[in-house]
Amino acid sequence: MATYAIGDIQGCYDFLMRLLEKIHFDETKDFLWLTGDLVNRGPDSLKTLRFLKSIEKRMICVLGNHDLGMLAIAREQIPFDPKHHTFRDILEAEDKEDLLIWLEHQPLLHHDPDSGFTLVHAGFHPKWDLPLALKLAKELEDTLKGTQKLEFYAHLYGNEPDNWDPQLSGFDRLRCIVNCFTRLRFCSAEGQLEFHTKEATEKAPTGFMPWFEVPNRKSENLKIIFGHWAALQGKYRGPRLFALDTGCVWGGSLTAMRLEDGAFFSTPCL
Ligand SMILES: [Mn+2]
Repeated sequence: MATYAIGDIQGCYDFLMRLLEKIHFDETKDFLWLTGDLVNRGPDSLKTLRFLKSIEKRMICVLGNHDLGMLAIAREQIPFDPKHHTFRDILEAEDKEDLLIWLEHQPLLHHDPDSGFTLVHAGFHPKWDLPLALKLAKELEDTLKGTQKLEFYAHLYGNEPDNWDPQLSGFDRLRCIVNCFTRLRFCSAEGQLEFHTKEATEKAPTGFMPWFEVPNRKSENLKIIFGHWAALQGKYRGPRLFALDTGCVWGGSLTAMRLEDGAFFSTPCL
């Protein structure tokens, strides 16, 4: 039995199959952890979702910004834009409703006390420790399963509020939480969020740094597995940070890490 954490798939079903072959993934014994962004940009979002749902008892995935964006569009709260969205196959699928509901029941954050690993799509606000982050993730997860979900999707996009404040309420609070978990790359020492820069860490705008380099970050004792930031090129591989998005959909590679021994496996995505 082994547990493999895999980076952002983005609808690249064939590359996922190639990687699972390479690691000899056995769905009767092994487990998968996925960093989210299962869909969009790549060619096979529908096949990817159907496959993952079919092995749901053997996998844990956290939602990414592309997964939430797809949900907001499929729930008709944000318009579909063929220039940016490649998941028309999901919108037209006969099992669409089952897939959407299934996705809406996936977590934003996962922590396994036995192995000590924590899984998130993008990052942690520097003022969040694990108990607070789990509580905030639950607020979002409850919203996605509840009667307010359509209104939440309608309020999903935006870069404000640009810092965490425990006094935040309503959709501003939820947007700040979702932006940290699914879009964060750079922030300031005071925790101000920056969402324009997508390049590598050397390109940090003045006054900003990667979220994981903020001094006295409250999650610095955690072993965090994350995706979302392809420009890191998997450079952060321990001891406590594991960046697994290696740009599969951009012609990079798809990467898996075996949690039991920290071994890495990857398949080129050309
Ligand atoms: Mn992402």
